[in-house]
Amino acid sequence: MPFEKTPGWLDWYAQPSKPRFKLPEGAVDTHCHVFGPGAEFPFAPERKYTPCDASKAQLFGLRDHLGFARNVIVQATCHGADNSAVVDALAAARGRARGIATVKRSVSDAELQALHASGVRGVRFNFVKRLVDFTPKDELMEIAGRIAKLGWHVVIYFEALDLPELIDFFTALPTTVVVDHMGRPDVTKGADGPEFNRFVNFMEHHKNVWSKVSCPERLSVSGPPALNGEQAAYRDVVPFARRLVETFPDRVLWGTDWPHPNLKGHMPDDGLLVDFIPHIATTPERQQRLLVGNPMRLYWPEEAR
Ligand code: 0GY
Repeated sequence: MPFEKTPGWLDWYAQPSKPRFKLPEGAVDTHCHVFGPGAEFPFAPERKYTPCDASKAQLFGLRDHLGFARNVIVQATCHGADNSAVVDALAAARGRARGIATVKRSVSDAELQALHASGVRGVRFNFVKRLVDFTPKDELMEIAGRIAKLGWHVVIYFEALDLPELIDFFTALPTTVVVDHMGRPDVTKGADGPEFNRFVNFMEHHKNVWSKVSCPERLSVSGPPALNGEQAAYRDVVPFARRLVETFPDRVLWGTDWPHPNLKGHMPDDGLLVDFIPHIATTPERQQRLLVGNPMRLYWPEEAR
């Protein structure tokens, strides 16, 4: 084992239950990662954490077990701007996965073209300070301009408190913009409080902004956790996700976030996480858009109906 995990690291849940909620045919898990394996795809020297391994085969095993048809594999910060593990997973997925990469200003046009050919359809800009070092906004804007020409989009990850400072940059992006985990609201502040209203207004006024209604396990304060058969997990997150699903039914996505980096308190049972979905998308029509129609339009437009 060439890498030692960050102390206290929680490994992904080894034997997830079979979800009771039956995912619609063609459902896409739009937020998941691969970690290494470190011996094959070494973690980046600049990483802020060292995870356990989480291979493409394990990801695809989970996909099949939960009942998803496809994945969107997001470059995790522990791999820096070396997208090899994601590209390798995309090749093995044989068209059933798309990727989100991390690139630097120095990336060549030929490298971007190769990423596109492998199935990458976007880049992630991460503003969560515990995960990455600062990248100047002019560098990010330059990258956004270049990837826009490929028809790609930008995925942004930030904490709710930082939205006011970042909003001018976000609204200047020339692409579709996908927000990770609802902009990480403080769920104790209420789904109709000023902080989340600010996020809803951001989506309301900028029709190119989408949101993943994901990661209740990271956002929840009251729980209960998705463990031990719990069918009503993370109740305090439900009103936030439901508000977005019902206000912006055509601009929401869902993902497992497997293998759940940097969780501190507990590691959820991914089968029970899937059972969270009908609490936030309460009709078959909403579920169909969230899990099939929207991700297909964004990631497989050539196949979308
Ligand atoms: C997530 C959340 C986290 C980590 C990363 O790329 C990453 O390292 O995304 C986090 O620690 O909040 O989306 O997986």
